[in-house]
Amino acid sequence: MESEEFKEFVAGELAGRDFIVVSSREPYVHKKTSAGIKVEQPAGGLTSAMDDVLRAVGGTWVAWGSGSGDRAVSDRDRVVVPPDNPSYTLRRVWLTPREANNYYHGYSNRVLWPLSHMALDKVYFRKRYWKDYTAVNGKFARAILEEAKPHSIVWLHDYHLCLVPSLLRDAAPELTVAHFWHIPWPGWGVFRICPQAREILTAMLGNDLIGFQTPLFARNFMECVQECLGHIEGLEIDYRSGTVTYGGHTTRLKSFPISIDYDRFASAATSPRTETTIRKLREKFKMAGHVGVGVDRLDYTKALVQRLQALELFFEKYKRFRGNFTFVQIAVPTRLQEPYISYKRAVESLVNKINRKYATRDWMPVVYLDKKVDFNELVVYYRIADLAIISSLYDGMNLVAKEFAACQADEKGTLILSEFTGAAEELGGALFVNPYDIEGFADRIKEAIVMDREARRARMSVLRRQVREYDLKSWIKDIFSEMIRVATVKGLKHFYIFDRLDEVKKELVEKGAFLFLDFDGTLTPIVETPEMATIHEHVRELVSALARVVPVAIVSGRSLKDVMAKVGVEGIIYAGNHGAEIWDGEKTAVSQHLSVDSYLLKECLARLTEELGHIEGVIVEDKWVTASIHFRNVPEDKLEEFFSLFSKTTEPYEKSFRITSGKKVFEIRPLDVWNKGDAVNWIAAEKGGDRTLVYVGDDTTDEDAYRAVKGRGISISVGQNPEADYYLKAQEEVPRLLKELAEAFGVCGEVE
Ligand code: ADQ
Repeated sequence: MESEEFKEFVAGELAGRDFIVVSSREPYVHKKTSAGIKVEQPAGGLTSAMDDVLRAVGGTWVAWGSGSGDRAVSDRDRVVVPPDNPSYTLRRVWLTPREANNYYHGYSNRVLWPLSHMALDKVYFRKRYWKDYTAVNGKFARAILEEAKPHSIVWLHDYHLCLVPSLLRDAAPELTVAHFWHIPWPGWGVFRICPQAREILTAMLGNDLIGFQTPLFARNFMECVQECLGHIEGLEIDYRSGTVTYGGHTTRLKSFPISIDYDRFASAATSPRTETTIRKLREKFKMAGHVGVGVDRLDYTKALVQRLQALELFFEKYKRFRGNFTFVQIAVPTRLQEPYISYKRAVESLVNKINRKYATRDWMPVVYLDKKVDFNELVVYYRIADLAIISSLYDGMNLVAKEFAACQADEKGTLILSEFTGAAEELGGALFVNPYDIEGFADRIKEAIVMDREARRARMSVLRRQVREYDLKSWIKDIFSEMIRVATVKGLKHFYIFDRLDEVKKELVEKGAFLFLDFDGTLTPIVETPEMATIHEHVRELVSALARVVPVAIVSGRSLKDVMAKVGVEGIIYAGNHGAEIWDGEKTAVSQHLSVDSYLLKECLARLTEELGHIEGVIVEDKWVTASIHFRNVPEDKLEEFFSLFSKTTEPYEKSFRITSGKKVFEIRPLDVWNKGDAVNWIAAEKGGDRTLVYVGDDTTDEDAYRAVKGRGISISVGQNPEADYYLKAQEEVPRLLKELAEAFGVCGEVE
C-alpha cells in the first residue's frame, strides 16, 4: 500500500477524524501456546489495508475476541495494537460459546450466508440462532457506543452485524454509520424467505451509507425495501440517486467494487525466489504440460463440486489432455461445521474418483491441497498456472480472480470466471463460464488450454490493466471519501424550498440571480429511454420567460447537440457532456475535446475503428469527450481477435486515458474530465458577475455543481440530497418553482 498519493490522502483527508472499524473477525488474535501467548495476524488484503489506515490515523477496531489468549492480554476489554508499534485500540467483544455458535455458525452462516447466495437448500433456521444473533449485535452496539466520540465515523463490515446500525442510530443519532456488505444482496423473491426480513431491512436503514460490491446488489436491496416496507407512510426510494428515506432518515446506497493490493502481488510474482520455487513445485507434483489452479475457501458457493465434475468430463471428452494437464486445487477448510463437513467430503471423494480413474505412474490429474498456503506460495501457484478457474454459483466479488491477474507477469494465463461473480462485472478479459452448465464448462477448460499465446496475452493484458487501475488503495480512498462526505453533510440542515421560498426570492430579486438547470429528472420527468424525454411546452415557456430577465444555463449529461435540440430555447447557455462542452449563447466557447486529450481520443477512436471495423458486432461509440467500445454482440469465435486488436491498438494511449472494462464494454476517458461543477465555475466566472447562483438538479452527477455554488448561491435538489441546500419533493414541483421565480422577477404575466 505504498504510494505517495495514498499516504497524502491518509495524512490529509483522514487525519484528525475518529474512525471505528467494526468486524466480526479481529485484526490480531492472541493464542495460548506451550511457549506462552502468541499473536497472529489473520492474512487477508482487506484486514491488512484497514490495519494500515488505523495505524496511520489511530482510532478503534471493535471485534469478537475469539482467540484463546485474547482475555489474558486485554485490559478492560481493550488492547493496543500492533504489538510492535502500538497505534490504535482493539476493543474486544466477548461471546459465550453458546452465543458464538448461534450467532456465527447459526444465524450468520446458516441463514444469512446461504440466503444471500441464493443457496436455498442450505438455509436452516432455528429460533435460538435469531435470539443470540440479536443479543450479540446488542453487545457489539454497546461496545461501539462506549468507544465512540460524539462525531465518530463507524464503519461496519458484513452480514454478521445487520442489527447494529439502528441500535446506534437510536442511541446516538449524531454518529455517522456506514456498512460495507461483502457478499451479494439477493432480490426480494429470495430475501422474502427470511422470517426476519422486515427486522433486518429496517435495522440496515439505520445506516447513513451502505456500500455494495455491484450496482445490482444495491438495486436488489432497494427492491427488498420497496416490497417489504413500501406500505409504510413516508418511505421514499430514489432508485436513480440510490437513496432510501425511512422514518425521516436517509440512507445512501452505492457500489464500491473491492479490489486487491496490486503492487504487492505483482512485485512478489516476479521476485527471483518465486522463479526458483516454480521449478521445485513443478517437479514435486509432477506437473506435466499445462497447469490450472483453483484457490478457494472450501465453501459450497465456490462450486468446487461443479468444477470437479467439469474437469472429470473434460478428461473424458478430450483424451489428448490426459497426462498433459494438471489441475491444482488449493482449498482451505472453513466454518468447520455442517453443511461444510459434508461438502468437504463430497469434494474429496470427487477428487479421488478423478484421480483413480485417470492418474498414471507419472501424472496426477488433480493435485488437491486442503490447507491454507502462505502468501509467497500462493503467488507461485498463480504464476505457474496457465489458467485459473473461479466457478462460484454466486459471489460478492471474488478476490482470487484479481490476485491471479496481478500475478500474471508474463501474461500467459487465462482466467476462467463464473459470470455470477461481482468480478465478472469488471473483468471483461476473462473467459466466462456458467458453472451450472457442466459440459459448457468442460469445453471452456479446453478452449482456455488451446488458446494461442497472443490471444491469452491480449485478454490478460486488459485484465491486468483493470486491476491495476482500480486497486485496493482506490477502493479505500473512494469509500472513506464517501463516508467523510456523508459525515460532513450530516451536520447541515436541509429545507423544503417552498418553506423558505419567500426569503430566497427576496434575496434573488435584490442581488440578481443566475439560474442553472439540469435537464433529465429536473426539467423533464425520468422516462424509460433517454430518447423518450421531452420538455413540456409550459416548462419551455417558463425557461424562455426567465431567460429574458436573468441569465439561464442548462447543464446536462447529454451531448451538447442533443440537449440543445431537446430544450430548444435560443440565446441561453448550454453545457453538455457533464460540463465538458459549453455553448455560451452564441458559439461553443469551451469544449474539452478541443484540448490535447480530445485530439488524442479522436486519433485513438479512428485507429480502433480502422483495426476493429471488420469484426462483426463491435460498436465504437464516440461520446466526444469519452468513448465506449461495446463488444456484447461480437460472436464468440471473434472475441480473441477483438481482445488482441483492442489491447494492441490502445497500448500507446494507456498513459493518456483511463481505459476500464465493464460487462462487455470498454470505457475510454481522459484522466481529468470536466464535471458539472467545473462548468458552473467557468460559466459563473465568464458571465455571472456577482449574481446569486441558483442550481437545480436531481442526481449524483449534480453534486459537483451543488458544491460549486456553495458560498455563492443556493442549490436545490429534486429529492433530498445531502449536498444540496434545499429540496423539492418530486420533479412535478419544478414547474411551480420556475413559475414562482418568474413571478418574483415580474415575468409571470407572459407565461400561462
Ligand atoms: P471470500 O468468500 O472469502 O470473501 P474471496 O474474495 O475469494 O472470498 O477471498 C478469498 C481470499 O482468501 C483470497 O484473498 C484468497 O487468496 C484467500 N484464500 C482462499 N483460499 C486460500 C488458501 N487455500 N490459502 C491461502 N489463501 C487462500 C468475501 C466475499 C467475496 C469478496 C470478499 C471481499 O464472499 O465475494 O470478494 O469477501 O469483499
